[in-house]
Amino acid sequence: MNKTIVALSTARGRAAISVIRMSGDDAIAIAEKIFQPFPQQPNLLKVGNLATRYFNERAMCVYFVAPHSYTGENTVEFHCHGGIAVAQAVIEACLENGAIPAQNGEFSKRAFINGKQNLTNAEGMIEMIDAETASAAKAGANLLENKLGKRISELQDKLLDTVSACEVSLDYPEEDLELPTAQTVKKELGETIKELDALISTSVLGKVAKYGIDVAIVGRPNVGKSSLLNALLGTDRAIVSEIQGTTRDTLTESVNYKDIRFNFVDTAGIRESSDVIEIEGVKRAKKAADSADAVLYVTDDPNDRSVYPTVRPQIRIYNKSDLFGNEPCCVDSLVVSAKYGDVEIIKETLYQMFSAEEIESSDLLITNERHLACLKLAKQQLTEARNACETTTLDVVTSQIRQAWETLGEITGTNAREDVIDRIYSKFCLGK
Ligand SMILES: Nc1nc2c(ncn2[C@@H]2O[C@H](COP(=O)(O)OP(=O)(O)O)[C@@H](O)[C@H]2O)c(=O)[nH]1
Ligand SMILES: [Mg+2]
Repeated sequence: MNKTIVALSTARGRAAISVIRMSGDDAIAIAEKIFQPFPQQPNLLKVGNLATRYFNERAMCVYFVAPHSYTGENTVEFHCHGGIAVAQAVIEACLENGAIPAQNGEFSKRAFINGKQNLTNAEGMIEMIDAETASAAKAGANLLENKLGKRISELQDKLLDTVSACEVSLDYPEEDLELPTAQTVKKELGETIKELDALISTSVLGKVAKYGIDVAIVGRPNVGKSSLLNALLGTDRAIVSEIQGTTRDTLTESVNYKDIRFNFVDTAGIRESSDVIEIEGVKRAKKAADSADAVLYVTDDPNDRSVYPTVRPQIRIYNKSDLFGNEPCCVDSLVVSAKYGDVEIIKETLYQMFSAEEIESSDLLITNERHLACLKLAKQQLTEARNACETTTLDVVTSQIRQAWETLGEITGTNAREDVIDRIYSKFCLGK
């Protein structure tokens, strides 16, 4: 017996409509008590009267019969007028008739339990819901479509082929089956390791697609860092002044360019100072540069050829070009006027630098830390198995391959632990 859960599935607040969802054995029976006339068929949205204890709500209702629903259970959705009070009254009506409030992600967790989705589907959905750029949403959509899940199953099948070839010959020595040679096993494992590597390497672009590119704007005081931030954002976000040391703390703002997000960090101008606050600001500026994906090193001196001391990729920006006119130099530099000119060239250069255009053409990117950790572990386990081919017996090797097989299975959830599953679903919003 599955308890019937209810929750608001749309965002809480003032809106045109709200959707309230109920799922469980009694969902339809409960809905029939409060909504009339009840739709005569499933999957059809019908208008009617929803009786709450406070007022009658003119709403729409659709029901789905198990297993043909998102959760795999009987499910009902009410599409009501928006707003907090209406939704609350409808939820109360459901609760009064036997439903219980849903936990975060409980609808989706039930979908998982009922075999309607695997873990990567669920994680894809979270990524889509959280996405603030098209590329992040696309990465989520690919997970939801099970592109990663399919690739993982293929790799698992391949490992299983190798294992079973070894085991059959180990288990039935009398059959005189030919045992795969260490060489063959090594070769097969090598192929899978290569495929894992290819997947792992997509995580660099995956991070760009999901979180965007962190860019620190650094340089000496008064060169126009804050002006540049404002120009990049197209708003007057940071305080600009001719007084040196105006910016004392770091300031992060994001802007979307094409389908990528840039997270620009404006920082305090770097110079020797005796002011404790400014010293702290300079410390923070250096830290921001060290943790950024790229650094914009700003100068207003056309003869400056210095580089910022960082291991991160950097672009030297000659700002205030309106004052010196001609382009100063160098292939790895850009010349702009934050105050009077256009700074889109900076975004485009960063976009190229991170091969962000490849994100659009790639159909599978690793965007999830958990997936990446499993892939890396499986790779390590297979590498050990491959090395073991030389030194130990085939039965030891096969047990190591099995471990890698299980690690891969954790990605899709075919053998994920309960606590992992709970953690994934608890990240969902209520009503999902
Ligand atoms: N002429 C000119 N002045 C600029 C330009 N960018 C910034 N400034 C001026 O330089 C001064 C310092 O700018 P600000 O952005 O506060 O520099 P920061 O200390 O590096 O953040 C201000 O008076 C700005 O108006 C520019 O492109 N051209
Ligand atoms: Mg500043």
